[in-house]
Amino acid sequence: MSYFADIAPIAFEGPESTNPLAFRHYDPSEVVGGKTMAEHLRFAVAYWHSFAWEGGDPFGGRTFERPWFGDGMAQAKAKADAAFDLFGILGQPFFCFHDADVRPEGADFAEQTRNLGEIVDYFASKMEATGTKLLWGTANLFSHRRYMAGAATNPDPDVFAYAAATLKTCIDATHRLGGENYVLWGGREGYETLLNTDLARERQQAGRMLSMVVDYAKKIGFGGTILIEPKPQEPTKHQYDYDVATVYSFLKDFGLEGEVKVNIEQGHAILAGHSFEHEIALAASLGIFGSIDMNRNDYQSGWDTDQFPNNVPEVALAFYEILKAGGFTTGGTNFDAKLRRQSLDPEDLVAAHVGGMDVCAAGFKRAWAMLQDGTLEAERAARYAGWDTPGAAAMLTGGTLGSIHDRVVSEGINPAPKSGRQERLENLVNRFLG
Ligand code: XUL
Ligand code: CO
Repeated sequence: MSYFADIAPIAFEGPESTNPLAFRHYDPSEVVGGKTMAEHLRFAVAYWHSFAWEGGDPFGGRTFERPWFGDGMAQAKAKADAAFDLFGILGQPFFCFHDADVRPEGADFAEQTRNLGEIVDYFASKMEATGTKLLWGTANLFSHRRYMAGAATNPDPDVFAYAAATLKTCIDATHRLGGENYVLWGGREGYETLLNTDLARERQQAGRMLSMVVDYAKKIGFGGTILIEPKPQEPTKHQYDYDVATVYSFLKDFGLEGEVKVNIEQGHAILAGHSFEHEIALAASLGIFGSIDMNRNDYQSGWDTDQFPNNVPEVALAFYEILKAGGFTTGGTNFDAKLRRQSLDPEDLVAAHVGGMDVCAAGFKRAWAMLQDGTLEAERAARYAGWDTPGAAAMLTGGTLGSIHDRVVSEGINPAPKSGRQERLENLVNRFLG
């Protein structure tokens, strides 16, 4: 019997529905601008928090009692059965996983690899039977104690080697399952104290590892996108992939800015002191926007709470930037999100995803309407209209400080400050998002 027992597949019932387990905004087949909502949003359920997390916090251990908890192959398969049951209930097109979420740990590298292979075979048959696809795979190079001082950036070359070998197996697994992306989150790539850390050396190691990942993916014909997921702190005090701007400079340094994009997570953007939409807009402007993890932080806590999204205007501003960037290509909307530790019931897991998907659909539609309306973009363009004059445009092409100086003098240029009209724009946005 399914872990989700009598919970039926979730239906779209429209905005007036009061059924807590129905979609009110997400109708996967609704066509918006020539694409269905399912195609626009490309939802993915993350295996990690939804099936492997036990409900612990720094002050207490496991609160959840899942029948699949334990480290054997039978439990790993029971977990996969429950996961695919949830996918059937939600009807989302994709899922995501870390190797450590899905397979028993194994005593050594050989056993770890065999275990992964067995589960990948199991996934392949379930994916074939259900049509659920893989948005991304990734390696967990942060939970095991061997990685406590980093994976690629570890001072011990044997840990670097073990991480490289594990990456190879996880890229193979992702490729075998037709994954559309491969994610690298550098969970322990950072440091606790500069007193024992050689920053320059660790950066070179990380650059070398990423270059090898890109080369290997090409060699085996993996057609998906390689994504780095930025995060500024937690678990280490200082994470190297701090934010989108930091990741871009790292990619440029190693000549990989055309090969690797970013997977941006709301909570990570907030921890870095940015907004989610800032990170998306910056990535898009740099040509490295890839995918999102749509899990939010609590604004009162200084750590990563990984909650399901529940704020429609906030989500709408993020989708507005994604739509401006042309929407997702290989990326999608992944819920790398956790239940609260008191949410014990199977229904809580379903309700969390239903709510998250519905909030995203509502936000997406508002963002779409605001973009179609065009007033906000017209206002933004008008603010820069002065650059369309030949004299202004020339400054950015052939201009020199001398020639510009002469033009200021001869034309008597004397700039008059203009309003940024922020309040007017905020009112405009609230017409759509409020
Ligand atoms: C950690 C996090 C990860 C990555 C994949 O904060 O977000 O789940 O998404 O390793
Ligand atoms: Co994430």
